[in-house]
Amino acid sequence: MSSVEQWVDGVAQTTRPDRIAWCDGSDAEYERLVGEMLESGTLIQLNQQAYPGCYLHRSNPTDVARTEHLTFICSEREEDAGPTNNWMSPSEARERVWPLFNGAMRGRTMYVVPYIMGPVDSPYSKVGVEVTDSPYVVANMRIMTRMGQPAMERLNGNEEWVPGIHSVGDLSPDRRFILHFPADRTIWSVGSGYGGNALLGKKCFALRIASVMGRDSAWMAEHMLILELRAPDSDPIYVAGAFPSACGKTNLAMLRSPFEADGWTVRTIGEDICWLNVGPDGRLWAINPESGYFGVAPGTNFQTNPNAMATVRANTIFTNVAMTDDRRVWWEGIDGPVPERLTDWQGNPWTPQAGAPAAHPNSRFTAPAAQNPVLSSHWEDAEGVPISAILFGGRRATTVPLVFESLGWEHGVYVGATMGSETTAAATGAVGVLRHDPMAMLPFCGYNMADYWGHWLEMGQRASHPPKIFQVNWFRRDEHGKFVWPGFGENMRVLRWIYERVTGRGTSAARETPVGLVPDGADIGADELELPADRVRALLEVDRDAWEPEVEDHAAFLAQFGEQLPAELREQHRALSTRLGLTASLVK
Ligand code: OXD
Ligand code: MN
Repeated sequence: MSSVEQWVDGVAQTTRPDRIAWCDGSDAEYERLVGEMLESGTLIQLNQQAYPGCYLHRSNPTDVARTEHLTFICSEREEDAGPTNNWMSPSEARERVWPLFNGAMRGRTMYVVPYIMGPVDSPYSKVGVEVTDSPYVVANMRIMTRMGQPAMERLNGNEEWVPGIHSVGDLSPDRRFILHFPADRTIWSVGSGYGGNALLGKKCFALRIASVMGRDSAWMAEHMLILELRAPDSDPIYVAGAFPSACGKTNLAMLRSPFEADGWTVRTIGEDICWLNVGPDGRLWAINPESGYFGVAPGTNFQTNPNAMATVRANTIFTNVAMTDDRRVWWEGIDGPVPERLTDWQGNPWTPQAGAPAAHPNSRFTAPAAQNPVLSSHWEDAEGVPISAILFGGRRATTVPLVFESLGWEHGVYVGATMGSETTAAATGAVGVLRHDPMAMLPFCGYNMADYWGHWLEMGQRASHPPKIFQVNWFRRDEHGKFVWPGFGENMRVLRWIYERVTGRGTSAARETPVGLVPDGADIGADELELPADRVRALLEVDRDAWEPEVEDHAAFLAQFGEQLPAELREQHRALSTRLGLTASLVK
């Protein structure tokens, strides 16, 4: 018996499924699963003329987003999880959580899903095996990962693999846990069918477990999009960008350039996760470990993201969107007038007077990357693509300018470590609350965040040509609460400035400010966009009065890491305070 078979056997002895199905990832298997789910009501067939191969899933209404308070890192020592993670000891996990798997799959099929994270032939890819009692999870895993036969082949070659056990259990939030065991690279998830909790290749493996693997073997697993940026008549550069959940990674990675005709274009490599390795040339090379997009539906339309609209027109699983009478999908912010009648995300009749959204604010599409009309031809390159710039972007109504360039790698790490963002519907809890979300990894770092920053600093040393680091903020608001920057396709103007900073080509300038290097209005197209002077100022100013409490807040956040905080970040805090004319309170 292979090690996978032995493990599957052991899990089945606890979970007691009626049958075990090994998934090969074939079309026939997918069609069979879809047929069963249509029959059981797990999937609803959409209008096949308008949306061939597309289905709607309505989840349990208590199971619609990631549940960060039920997500744990199970290291032996609490300090290895660090102050920003929930921690549970492995022995408590065995006592409290393992019993929830006891007999959990009685009356159900246990699917064995072998999968590869990363291009099939990439040396940087990794293999996982998920067992699950949810056919919906299997269907989504088939879109999001290279699942089945190719993974089996790598397993037969004795490759190391990450085991993950998933059961929807009884879907009760009281018996819901998402556990990660960094020491043995194992995942247990029970009580949820939601993507981020249940598609174990995604957040659990490709971020939490992979971040630990990367720390141990000198690579990085990051919550980043990867895009190819082309200027007229020159080689492309590649940009990675860390933005918190539901802050526009998918839109930026699929951006439709207003200057396409002039040769300024964006192509997608990935839109959520990025694994970075140091290449032989000393640059950081990125692969996208996923093969599909699990994107937020509301707000997506032919203006904001025409390429996403094209991507989801076939072979897509929609979750918790609303449906029209002729079985087309609908969500808040989609093109066209609001219909008089809809079926809402819970299956109830809906009218515009309902007083609640028809689609859940975190409703999603799961779509194959291969359907993206602007997919880069390099998206599956085995060695990845070389990254020239890293963006850190939060959702900040005030203080943080539209874009600034950091003063070097260490300062860039400080910028990432201290970034904040307003919360979104991608996780349960209040929306719009400002919180620290370092490198957009707050919910996804599998170990102590201070050690993670130490790893970032070390990777900057290992890479002789590390990328330049920038912060961006598309979300600045005016005194009436309106966004100051048009965003979406117009973000190309910011990418163009970044391109010129990175390559040294073009005429763009940069103004030195205490927080970093900032463009002037002309470089971001203030005239063409007809932005009044006060809006340009609001976008690009560095207001010392606003930055004073900001920097104090950095200090309070960083202080909780105590002695573990890397000295370089203390020094960066001191230097920033000095540049702002403030007295640093963090320096020992
Ligand atoms: C996601 C998330 O689904 O970050 O990508 O929540
Ligand atoms: Mn994400």
